[in-house]
Amino acid sequence: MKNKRIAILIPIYNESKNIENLVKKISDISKNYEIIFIDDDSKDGTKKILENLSKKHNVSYFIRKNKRGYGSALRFGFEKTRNFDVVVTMDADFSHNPKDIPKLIKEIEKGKDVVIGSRYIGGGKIKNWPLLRRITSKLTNSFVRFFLDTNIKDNSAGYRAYKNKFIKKILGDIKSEGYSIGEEILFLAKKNQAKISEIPVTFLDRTQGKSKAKMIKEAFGLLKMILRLRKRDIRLFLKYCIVGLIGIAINEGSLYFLTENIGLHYLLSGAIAIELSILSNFILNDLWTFKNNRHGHYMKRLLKFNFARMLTAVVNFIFLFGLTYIGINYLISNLVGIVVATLLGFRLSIKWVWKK
Ligand SMILES: Nc1nc2c(ncn2[C@@H]2O[C@H](COP(=O)(O)OP(=O)(O)OP(=O)(O)O)[C@@H](O)[C@H]2O)c(=O)[nH]1
Ligand SMILES: [Mg+2]
Repeated sequence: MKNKRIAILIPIYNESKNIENLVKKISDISKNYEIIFIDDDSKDGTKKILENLSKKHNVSYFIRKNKRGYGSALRFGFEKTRNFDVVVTMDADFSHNPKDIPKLIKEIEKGKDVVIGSRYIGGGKIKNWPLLRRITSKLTNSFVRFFLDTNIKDNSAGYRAYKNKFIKKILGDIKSEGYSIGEEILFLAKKNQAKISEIPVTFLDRTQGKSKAKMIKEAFGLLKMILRLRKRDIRLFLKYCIVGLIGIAINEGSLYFLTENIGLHYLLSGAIAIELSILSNFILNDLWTFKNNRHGHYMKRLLKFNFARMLTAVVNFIFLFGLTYIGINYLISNLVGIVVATLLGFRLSIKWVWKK
């Protein structure tokens, strides 16, 4: 990648206190980087500053009407940077240290398609974030890892470098308007077998200007995106739940029958009833839910399913014990356990028993 063209793409909204300094810092690293701002008609005098900056530095900018969201600004920016070889995306508020730009680009030069400036791999840090924000960010990351199966530690990081060939390939598929664009791109990257790597960065909390992120709105945006991308799996999950409900009926029915009509001790009936419900769940899932993924030997699938169910029962029990131990009502603890065990059971089914 000789003489490559590098764009530093920065969405901005009311960042007049940051952009001059930011341009200086980036230009000090290299005059070859073209800094491209996407502004959504900021109301704080940003336009004038951009005009001046573009006269003195390698800066260009686009001003759109009305604030339309971070993701929409990035998508717009990707359209405008089609002629570049590498696109680095970053925020204007100095949360992303410009000094890390060369490190990100270096990884692209080594052959990666996506490089993430990561807060959550060894050596990565977050400075000055309140505890609640740390917890929410961590939880969101685990949630995304689980549902989008990205296998990435920092899924929401906005500090990234992209090989532009990759962005051009997926651009038509990106639909996010808000911050969920970061996670959506990673999902598309994985689907397209892109080469992804994470390098550690130190993330600083903003000191100038105000945050544009609205927690609740972004959480809904993320959920909407996941539901859209996982439509097929959600259909499978609903079938899996229906099968599970039938299993509960069979479990209860046979427990009653074996105890009342056959005269077995209720614990022995209970053990038989559990196995019968596992069998019925397996048969129905094999015939219906996962009928398109029946690979390998029938008995092998059955054994795997049995093992998976044992594992989920243990997980259910751990939640029941653990949450009750810290003072939560045991019925609620059990309910949380059931939900987690169901999700885990579904995941094991789709990834292991009835692998695609
Ligand atoms: N063009 C455009 N830029 C946006 C929009 N929303 C956010 N930005 C910019 O995107 C970058 C990230 O937004 P931030 O407000 O820093 O979001 P955040 O980092 O989650 O929030 P803080 O940690 O509080 O800063 C900043 O450079 C913002 O100015 C938008 O709707 N349009
Ligand atoms: Mg920020």
